Amino acid sequence: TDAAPAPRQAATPDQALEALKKHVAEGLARTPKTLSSMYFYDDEGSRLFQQIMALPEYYPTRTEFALLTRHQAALATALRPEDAQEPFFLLELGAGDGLKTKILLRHLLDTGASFTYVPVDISGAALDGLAASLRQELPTLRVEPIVADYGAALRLMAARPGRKAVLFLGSNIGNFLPADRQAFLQELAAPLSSNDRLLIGFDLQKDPRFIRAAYDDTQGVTAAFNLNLLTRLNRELAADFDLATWQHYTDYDPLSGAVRSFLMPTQAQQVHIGALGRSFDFAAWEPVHTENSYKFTRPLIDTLAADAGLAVAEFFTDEQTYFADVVLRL
Ligand code: AVJ
Repeated sequence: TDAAPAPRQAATPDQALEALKKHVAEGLARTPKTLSSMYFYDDEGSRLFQQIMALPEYYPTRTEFALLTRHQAALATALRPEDAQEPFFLLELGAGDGLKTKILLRHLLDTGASFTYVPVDISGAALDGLAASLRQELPTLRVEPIVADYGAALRLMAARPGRKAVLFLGSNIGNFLPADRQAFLQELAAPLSSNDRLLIGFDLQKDPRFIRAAYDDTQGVTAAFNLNLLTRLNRELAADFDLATWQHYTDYDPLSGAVRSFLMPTQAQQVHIGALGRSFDFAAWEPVHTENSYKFTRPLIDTLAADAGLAVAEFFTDEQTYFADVVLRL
């Protein structure tokens, strides 16, 4: 039998803790201090993000949902192989609850496409939940989840014959700094052939006040989401952050197109981190940078694609041009 190479498995709890310790030690030693939004998503953080997606101010999720609904037929045509006999794999990187993807999955099933849905995540638990909900809602769908990092999953799938359409929705690409974004896209593109397709969601530049409001909602859910990172460090690294003396702060810079989020102490303080066996000093209002959420323009997306050796095959937007789902190919 042809044994497929084993996917790189998700980190063990021990490895994950070591990675978090290293990240925090390095991030808080830096000037300005930084912590990565990658660590927002513990159970509570994931729950808060679900709440963010339902906020009146947080437009990206519902806009992309409407966009996918509106353009489902054209999107399916752009992604599926012309030859219905050809094997077809729909890969999704960071599927989450799959709510948006189900629009496409349902459309493909309804129009008789033969394909396999391959959700990819480093968290097995996240994939189990998604697979269970898909068995309920789309019982005829073939699902083959892969627990691995994105690059490993793509290299694994490259060995199988047929069209691969790789989805990276939700403007998750906005979390990367420009240099990292370029490297990420190159890693995605490397295992692809000219027969494959990428579908990437980009939040677009628009009224800066409107963008800013999406990251500073009046109910304070985004603040709780950001501050939850400190609660996590208190619990997992035996830190003693006093949450009453920390605030969420965010701004949008229309020149760079970046929303930047910070945690700020309202007074000077020293915080002990037990797991690191050391303390860190914070000045009053010293920003700790926790997240970038970049917003894009059509020229920026064209350049980004070209620099990764890709071409824009199709560019879909919603009626207000708030968001774009872009089909890329070699
Ligand atoms: C999940 C990365 C797309 O940047 O808009 C939402 C995360 N942060 N509110 C985003 C987030 C604050 C979100 N992404």
